[in-house]
Amino acid sequence: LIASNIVLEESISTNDDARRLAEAGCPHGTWISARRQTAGRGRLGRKWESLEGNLFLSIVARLPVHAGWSWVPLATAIAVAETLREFHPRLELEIKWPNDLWLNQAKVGGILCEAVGSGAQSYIVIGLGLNCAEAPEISEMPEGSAQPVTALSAAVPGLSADEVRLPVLAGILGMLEDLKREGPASLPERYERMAALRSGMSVVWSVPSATGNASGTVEGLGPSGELHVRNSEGKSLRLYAEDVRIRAVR
Ligand code: BT5
Repeated sequence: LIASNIVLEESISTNDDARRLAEAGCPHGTWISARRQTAGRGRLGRKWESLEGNLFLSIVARLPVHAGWSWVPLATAIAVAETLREFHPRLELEIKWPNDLWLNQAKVGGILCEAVGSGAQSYIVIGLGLNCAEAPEISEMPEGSAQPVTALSAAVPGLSADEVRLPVLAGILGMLEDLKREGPASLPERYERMAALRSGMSVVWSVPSATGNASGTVEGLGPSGELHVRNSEGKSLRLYAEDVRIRAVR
């Protein structure tokens, strides 16, 4: 069995480590981090480039249902962005719905939440990858969007994962306590302050169930943290996080 609440030199994927800890019965809030990952994952089997000097952190969350599980990815993004903005004023992070962290119009971090089981034994593994020191070269791009990538060190030279790990961890754990105590009520307002896709913005999106791109404008968050958009025919639609690709058009 692996140890918990430590920083490993290397991991295959800290989300896999956290899942093993959860299966062995670890308590809510248990975490595992690593200096390198050999097979870091994004959503839908995509790859997460995991260079040394960057942050790879996974947390086991055991939450009651009323805490709003569907909000956890966005809540994590809000917690990380708020923490980093407090950590250094030059880290003006934005949240790109549903699970990306952006800095100066480029992706600097991503969140992968994996929910397992139902009932009392169920849990969510919250995985955070944050480019602190190094921005990787990205070869695997979501089609149709050349997505720029950056690192926190572009704004704060010399910054590394070791400096931000514990503040970010505390920020996420604090957010989970907020969720347990009061549910997601405060999140829409906190989100709007840092949203990359603001209400009224023109966007294009694609979902696997439909062919091609659709376009329209952002309306805002719905009651489960989903994004409401109005398409070019004036119809209001709900986009859920799992499989949607969305970007702003200028
Ligand atoms: C994500 O996926 O953004 C979630 C990434 C979560 C990684 C953490 S690290 C700790 C924990 N353990 C894991 O194994 N995973 C979690 P997604 O939205 O699917 O974005 C993936 C896409 O982002 C890729 O297809 C690339 O285009 C791009 N990408 C890959 N690595 C990147 C990086 N380091 N920085 C910025 N963009 C990257």
